[in-house]
Amino acid sequence: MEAQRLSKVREVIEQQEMDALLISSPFNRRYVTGFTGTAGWAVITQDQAWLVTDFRYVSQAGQQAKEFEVVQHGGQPLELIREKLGAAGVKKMGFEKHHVPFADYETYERTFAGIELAPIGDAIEKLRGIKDEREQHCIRKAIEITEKAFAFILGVMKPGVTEREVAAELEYFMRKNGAVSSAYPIIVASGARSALPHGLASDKPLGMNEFVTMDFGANYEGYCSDLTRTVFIGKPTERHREIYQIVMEANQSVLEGLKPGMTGKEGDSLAREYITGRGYGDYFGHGLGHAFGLEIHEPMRFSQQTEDKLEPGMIMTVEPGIYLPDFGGVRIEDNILVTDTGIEVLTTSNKELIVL
Ligand SMILES: [Mn+2]
Repeated sequence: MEAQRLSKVREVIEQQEMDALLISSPFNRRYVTGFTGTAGWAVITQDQAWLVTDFRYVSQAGQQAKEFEVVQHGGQPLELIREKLGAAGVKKMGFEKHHVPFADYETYERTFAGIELAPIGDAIEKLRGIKDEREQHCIRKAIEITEKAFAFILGVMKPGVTEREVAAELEYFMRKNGAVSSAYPIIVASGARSALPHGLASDKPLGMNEFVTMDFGANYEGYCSDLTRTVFIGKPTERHREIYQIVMEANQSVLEGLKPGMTGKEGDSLAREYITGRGYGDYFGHGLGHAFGLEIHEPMRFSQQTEDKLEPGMIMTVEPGIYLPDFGGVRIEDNILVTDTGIEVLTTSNKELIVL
């Protein structure tokens, strides 16, 4: 797997007419090398691949980064890299412009004087957008853990239990069932707070006659899942039922309509036109979804600004919502895999309105 990734990175180096590429950001470094430690620089040329790290990580890196020669630095990693680049005759080196702070760039300019520094954009993130078999497996496992946690939490939720307790129970359950951690801070937003699309769990107790939106995921072997369900405690009014039904139908019409080759904008429109047609367009103020994998938000989007196309192997969220200030909100989020002919819906949790 890592050998394929390395050869794809070398294609990027060739296309961008560079002699080498320096990768320093954690997720790209992990993707390209397989090394999961928190410190290191991957340096790749057409015939060399070094992973420069420190004493703490040398043996771990040797086990994980099979395609790389692990080089231990003694506190001066960039000087060591400069020597390697000089010996390899590198004249032009790419670096990750989205991940290198200005101060580090100044250090690069000084340390790598004589080597042309070429900013690369999101070329590595683009490679990461297409998930291979092993990545798909990890994401499916993360989803499985998340969905088990959803089934479990329904038995915990009742008036008086705080949002924070719900979040803590979800996280504990996911860890006991194989997750490294939550994929991101868990959202539990009840009552009027459910109108906050990203309402982190608070000390508010769950009340009667309220929506509760839970947005959570597991990190399994580094890979995320991202599930949202909104449930109701007590007796829903007509209006609660109406907005729930519209969001559910928007979600379903997107899942029926998505195909490879569609743009992110076209995908977003499937939900937006449906919700707008039902009179709630102004209350669906965020994009329909996003790619995820090693990171919970990766570049591909379902949004009105996205002209990039869906390709087989992409894994995305579909998460329409309606948020009515001072009343409450509903979001229903599923995860999909784009296939050669359509999509596979990876999440299976019930999305009819659950009333507790
Ligand atoms: Mn999401």
